[in-house]
Amino acid sequence: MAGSHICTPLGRPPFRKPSSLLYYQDGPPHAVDIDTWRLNVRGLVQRPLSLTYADVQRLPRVTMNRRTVCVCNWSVRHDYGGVLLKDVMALASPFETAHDSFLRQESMGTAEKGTYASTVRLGPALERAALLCDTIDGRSLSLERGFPLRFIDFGLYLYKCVKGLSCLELTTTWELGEWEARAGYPLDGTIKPKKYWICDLEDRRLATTPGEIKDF
Ligand SMILES: Nc1nc2c(c(=O)[nH]1)N[C@H]1C(S)=C(S)[C@@H](COP(=O)(O)O)O[C@H]1N2
Ligand SMILES: [Mo]
Repeated sequence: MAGSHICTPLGRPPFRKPSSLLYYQDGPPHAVDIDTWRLNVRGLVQRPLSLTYADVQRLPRVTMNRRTVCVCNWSVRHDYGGVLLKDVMALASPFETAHDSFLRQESMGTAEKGTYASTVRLGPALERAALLCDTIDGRSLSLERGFPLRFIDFGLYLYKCVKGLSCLELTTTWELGEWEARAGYPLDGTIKPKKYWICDLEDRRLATTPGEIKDF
């Protein structure tokens, strides 16, 4: 559909976080069978992986209180729990140096709407402690919020961070995903310094530097 947007423009201040359904172009999946779900890691890796949910849970766990930001200018801070991208990458053992490679994330999607993909630079994602997230504020993700696993690079707008993950692929190409291209969003996706609606603080605040918002 020409001129469609990933993010529906917001009419008035979102003092509550906008519904996740508004921003879930390919989903949410109707149901996920956690016994057959896999996180596949492939591409330029020495050891391709097909991790079960239990395999993911066995990796070292972290919880980080950080802020995510939607390109529609709202932001929310939570305790995001899961495993570090770095630990999954260490298992898969990339061929390329992280500096030169890209991480393409793809969702499970739905039969009707297909999948959602986005590609980020691997090196900066690792440096920023990007997360494969499976809990928010201590609770398992709902289908709407990306069950069973979602990628989050906190320095990038959320359109670069795929929910309902099925595959991580290491590549040497940096391309927009279909949904991102339709919406006309930039390939890079670094969070811009400007004013955002801060849902958790019920306030509008100015982020003064590009990248992850750490000041409030
Ligand atoms: N699979 C998938 N992941 C996605 C999207 C999507 O459409 N499909 N939208 C992104 C966008 S634009 C936003 S704002 C966030 C919303 O996540 P939330 O549920 O935490 O609000 O999901 C991101 N991840
Ligand atoms: Mo978004």
